[in-house]
Amino acid sequence: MQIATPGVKKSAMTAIITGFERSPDRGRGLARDMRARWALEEVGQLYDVRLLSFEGMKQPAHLALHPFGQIPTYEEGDLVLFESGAIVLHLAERHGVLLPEDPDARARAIAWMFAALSTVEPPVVEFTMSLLFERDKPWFAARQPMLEQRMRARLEQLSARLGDASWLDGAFSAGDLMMVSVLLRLGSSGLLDDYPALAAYVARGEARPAYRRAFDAQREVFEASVRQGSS
Ligand code: GTB
Repeated sequence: MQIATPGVKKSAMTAIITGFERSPDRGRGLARDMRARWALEEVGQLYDVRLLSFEGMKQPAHLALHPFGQIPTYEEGDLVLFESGAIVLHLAERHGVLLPEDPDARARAIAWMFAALSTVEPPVVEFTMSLLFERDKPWFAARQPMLEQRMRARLEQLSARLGDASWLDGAFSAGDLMMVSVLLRLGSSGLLDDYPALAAYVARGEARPAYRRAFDAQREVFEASVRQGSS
């Protein structure tokens, strides 16, 4: 996938990431390759995508890149990375685009990346996974309110901190990229409507041209897989 980002100097080297051959989210941009795609578009790095089936992800060739047999991975010359957070951080550091130059501001932006991945994402994933896969379980009715309450506590805190600012700490950063990516998972639940500041924050992220290009690219992969009838 060759990309052109106006105003951003492009790196000569083409990176390779991995993504779903046919994403279970049906092209809604919720799989974690989207974070790598979005960051690649933000920094103006050329990239190709190697598409994998669930079976292919568990084969030795992919396990050599990703110990847990997941997507996304990132290859750039001799460098191989897994974990979407590590990939976004690497791209931000390599290109100096998604992190502030000031060392303190930079450290805070990285703290927001960790907050997205280790404080906000777990309760969001627990809640959404339970809704998707545990409705028929005998303990669902008792457990779901607890999961919702845990997640809402985090959303309230995040919303309070964001206030009426555009981004979490000054200019848009890798921290915002990760946080918006995590919150997007709540999109179809309608839950973000209860947190207008967060809903507007997510909408600002989605409106970024780099996000749109990344979204359209992963959407095209899904639509092509439907056209080709692959599974
Ligand atoms: N911590 C890792 C990271 O951030 O990179 C997690 C990577 C991960 O969970 N990858 C998933 C995967 O490879 C794809 S994104 N799963 C296959 C496996 O573990 O065997 C997960 C995902 C899938 C579908 C939706 N959806 O439909 O909304 C959302 C997220």
